[in-house]
Amino acid sequence: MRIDLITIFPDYFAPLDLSLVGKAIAGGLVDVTVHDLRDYTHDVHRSVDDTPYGGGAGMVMKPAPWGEVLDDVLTRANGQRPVLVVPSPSGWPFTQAVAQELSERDHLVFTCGRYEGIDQRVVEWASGPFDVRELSLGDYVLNGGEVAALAIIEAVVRLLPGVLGNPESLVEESYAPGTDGLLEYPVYTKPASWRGLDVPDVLLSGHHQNVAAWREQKSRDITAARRPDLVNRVEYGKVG
Ligand code: JD8
Repeated sequence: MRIDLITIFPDYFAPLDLSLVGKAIAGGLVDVTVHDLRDYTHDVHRSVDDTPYGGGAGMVMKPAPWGEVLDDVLTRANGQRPVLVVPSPSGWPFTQAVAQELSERDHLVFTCGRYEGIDQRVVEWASGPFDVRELSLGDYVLNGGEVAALAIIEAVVRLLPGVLGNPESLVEESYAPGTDGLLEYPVYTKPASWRGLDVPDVLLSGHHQNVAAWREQKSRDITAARRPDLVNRVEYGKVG
């Protein structure tokens, strides 16, 4: 998979060299390029923003630098129609199902905005050469798209064949399409007693059916308490 990231804060993506994604990059499973948007400006101040038409607080990102960097990215695209991932608080919800979809594509290009956002004509123009996906990480406001891009990349890259040491662990995960869509059950490891707190006996019993039943019930209880919206989906088979 090829990933291009466009930002005015390139150092935000240094963590991509760490952990699983770092191994995927080192192993050639993922090819990541970070582009500094200011390299696509031509004025002495390397400016990327201007005042909003219609007035209002804050600044808006100018379309021209985005047009130039996206042209550049397209010149190196491998013929496949790239996906343009546009993190935005007004985007469609980013979910495990969307992560699965993106993991099946060859080329992802992330536009990490700042200020009040990117001039809307950039997305309008980009829907020609790209499959544009405006995605939101969740119902809270961030200062820019970089954190969302990092989260989306981790959720996508770990689904790529050969990235996870044990792909089996994907099968049972929360939200995974085709699973029961329940939240994870609690997990424990040695010692069996810690600061006076003991591991539930059923998990020490070796009785696999009882262990599975205990875990299922725990997942149901936690999901009902914390994500009733998921319970309805589960009941009526809308998962994934
Ligand atoms: C992209 C600029 C900041 C947003 C004025 C604060 C995603 N779940 C999410 N919350 N926030 C974002 C996000 C925020 C962004 C940009 C994504 C580009 N900002 C703006 C509008 C209000 N400032 C996000 N994914």
